[in-house]
Amino acid sequence: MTRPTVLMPAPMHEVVIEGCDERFELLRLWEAADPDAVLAARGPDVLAIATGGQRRVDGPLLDRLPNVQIVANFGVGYDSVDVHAANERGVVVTNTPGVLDDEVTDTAMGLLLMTVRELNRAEQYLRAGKWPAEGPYPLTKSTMAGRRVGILGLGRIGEEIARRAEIFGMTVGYHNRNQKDVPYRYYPTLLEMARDVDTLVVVVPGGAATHHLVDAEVLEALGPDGVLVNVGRGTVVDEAALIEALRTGTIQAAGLDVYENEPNVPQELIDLENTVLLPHVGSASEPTRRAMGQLVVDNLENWFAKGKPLTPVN
Ligand code: NAP
Ligand code: 8YV
Repeated sequence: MTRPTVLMPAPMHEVVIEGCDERFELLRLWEAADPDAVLAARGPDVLAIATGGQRRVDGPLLDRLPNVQIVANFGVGYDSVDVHAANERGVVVTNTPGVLDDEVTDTAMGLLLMTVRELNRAEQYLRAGKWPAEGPYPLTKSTMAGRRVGILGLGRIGEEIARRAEIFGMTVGYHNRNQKDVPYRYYPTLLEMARDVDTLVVVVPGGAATHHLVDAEVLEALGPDGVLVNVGRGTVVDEAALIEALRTGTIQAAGLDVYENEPNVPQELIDLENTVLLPHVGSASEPTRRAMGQLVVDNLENWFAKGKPLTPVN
């Protein structure tokens, strides 16, 4: 029996490469001397795309693959896949939800701890030899317990963050488009929530619907004791407005894992002392990335064996 052909535009985690090699014919587009020639010659054979988001999967690419049936995305966020274009062509899109919830939640809590208690700066203080030379590290302005956390995007990861926040002694509220049956206060608008909390955690998807939801007005409402944590997508926060708010003390601090134009982080954010900046490592542990990779392979396998993907988004 011929094996389905899977196109991989850019290198992915070894679990995906090895899993695809075992089950399918894998076309490694990034290794081709002339990728356009490969697409022209083999495009009609391709039944699936496995992607990690480095190359956008859009209408023009799908048009070169007239028989493609499924796009399997590595990552729960699938902003680099044009789902509308996939829908128009009857192409299924899958993502990797659930298996990374704990990891991303831990990253969010780590960012909050480092931002509020300045743990990263205190560690740098010790390493710089300042403890014996200058005395104890200054007291931090604020503390974790008692914070009022507002979660923008109480989905799978958001709910984990809510549970962790409660264990830390914080109260939790949230803003989604739809109210959920959860024991947390629902805010119909983000602005209302920002006015009422001192800690805003962003964990919504990217895309047009969430673009710059966190703008100057929301940051102003969060206020001078306010801390922003973003593990969702960089595009949700107006980065220029955030830099201004951090610079002027409109909010106290920010802990970020994601940025508007990754991997480029504005020098202004790097120069500010009241930021903690991570290079999009929310899910970046070996066990979690392996689980994500396995889910990509399982989605493809289930599609070809049973015509049913495990975690479709469309
Ligand atoms: P999810 O379960 O789909 O949750 C997303 C939540 O956002 C939902 O509760 C949804 O509720 C809400 N939402 C969506 N659009 C909204 C809007 N326009 N306004 C207000 N709320 C909105 O997704 P998840 O698995 O928790 O993942 C969330 C996101 O985290 C991903 O899409 C990805 O961008 C990001 N992420 C980042 C990392 C990282 O490494 N930093 C890792 C994994 C995921 P409603 O539909 O009711 O609005
Ligand atoms: C990954 C993520 O860094 O799942 C997501 O949405 O942002 C992260 O887990 C990314 O998807 C890997 O390409």
